[in-house]
Amino acid sequence: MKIGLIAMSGVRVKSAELAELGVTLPGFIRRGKVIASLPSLGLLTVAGLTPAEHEVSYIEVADLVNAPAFPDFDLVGISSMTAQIHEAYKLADLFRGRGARVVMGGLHVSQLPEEALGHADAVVRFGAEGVWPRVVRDAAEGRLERIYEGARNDVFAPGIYARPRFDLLAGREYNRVTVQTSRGCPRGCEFCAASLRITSQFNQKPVELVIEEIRAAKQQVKRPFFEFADDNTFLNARWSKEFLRRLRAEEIHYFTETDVSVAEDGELCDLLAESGCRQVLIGLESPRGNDLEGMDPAGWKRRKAPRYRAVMDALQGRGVSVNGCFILGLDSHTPETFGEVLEFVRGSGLAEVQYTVLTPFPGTPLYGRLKAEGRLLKEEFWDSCTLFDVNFRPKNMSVGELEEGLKWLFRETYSREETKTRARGFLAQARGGRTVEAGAAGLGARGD
Ligand code: B12
Repeated sequence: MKIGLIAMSGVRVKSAELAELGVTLPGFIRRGKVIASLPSLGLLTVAGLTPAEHEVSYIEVADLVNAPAFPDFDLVGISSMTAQIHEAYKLADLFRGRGARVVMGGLHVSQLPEEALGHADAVVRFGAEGVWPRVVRDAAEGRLERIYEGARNDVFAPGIYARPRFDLLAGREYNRVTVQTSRGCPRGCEFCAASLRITSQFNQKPVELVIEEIRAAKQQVKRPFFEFADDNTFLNARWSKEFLRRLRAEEIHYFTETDVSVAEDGELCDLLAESGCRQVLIGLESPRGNDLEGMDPAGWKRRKAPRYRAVMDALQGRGVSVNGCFILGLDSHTPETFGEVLEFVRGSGLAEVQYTVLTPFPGTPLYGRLKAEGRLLKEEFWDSCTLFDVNFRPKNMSVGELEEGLKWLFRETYSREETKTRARGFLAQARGGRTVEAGAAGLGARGD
């Protein structure tokens, strides 16, 4: 069979005003531009799992739009994130209209398979591992089932795991490549809509396999910058140290997502710096510990908030920049919160900052709670699940106050001047291996 795997790419913001801010504010757009060009690791993995007798093409949707002729496939696989699901459904309708059978997979349709079946012949829930070869066989034999369930655990085990087909990226313009070292995250934050929603427990890839993937990607893309597509990379200190020691020899530069626990281990921080880690993205969520009450079942994030400043110093003093992420619209947040967050950001020495709005993605406990409390603004709001658009009624401010507060934070934080100040501050800290002056630190992290 001819199989086409179609990736939906690009970054999305629905609010026209925020989109406008996004294209004009230097500190925001820099990262936006960079990340929008990442390939779909999910589909490269699906390609890797496809039995060799079939012909597989990997296509970015943007390339499809510009293609001289619309390609015809026997089977089309489409990945799904909530924000672009309507476009993905349109694409599915289009391919089905041309006689192809369409299978959808990924985060969104794993949660809402029945919705997706309005547009696809079949839906794969959870990982493609453990089920895709059967889907392909059934399609070839003309007996596709409606819903398939892939592996939710042991996804990197022999017989289930397949290396992503990085060779499909050869000759393209990517300069960034994603590699996954783990799937899931044991913290279980209420709002999280990432891979923990398609796994039953935290799965870590054997170090050897990750190194092999990195080498395979390096053969196809010239000197790529790597992003680890993990929810939380360095949870297991033993695995992490073995991995980082091996990584030193690969001479790569990379970015990943983790939590503040990484900074509690000096040796791990040293290894991070030595292994080519340029930046870690950490969900600080809110500067005040009280705001984090109930966010994760064990209360872990709330207990860690007083340590935020020390975390930044431990990492940035070693030359690893921290991209601190804050969520606005938490239940304890009031209109005063925006000023407090900005004060914290300015005093923290954070090299980069990301603000998002609390977003009830379908399938998350947050969605269930806000729905039960009658706080969702609409029944269906998938195209606004961008992390920048407000979809619910906040507890201690109005929707308008949340929207305005976010715009204000964007303007203040991503202006040319503030962006430069953060970059300079980080460079000074990295060169000096020292902490940001307490006097300039303003609030610092507060546990109350
Ligand atoms: C890389 C990435 C991107 C890339 C995607 C590149 C691309 N062309 O696909 C870019 C930068 C473009 C991107 C953009 C956005 N992203 Co993003 N992104 C990620 C990130 C960091 C990693 C995803 C990844 O590679 N995972 C690893 C792969 C292996 O897993 P997977 O995709 O789930 O695939 C597996 C299964 O789902 C399944 N599967 C997936 N697709 C298919 C298809 C078929 C046919 C089958 C059978 C199976 C299958 O099999 C795969 C292997 O098991 C995650 C965060 C994270 N830490 O995971 C956020 C994340 C996925 N993004 C998110 C969001 C919100 C966005 C944006 C809306 C942000 C914005 N405002 O613009 C946009 C939306 C873009 C869009 N097209 O809709 C959310 C999605 C939540 C949700 N439920 O929808 C996440 C989880 C981050 C978060 N903060 O919550 N993103």
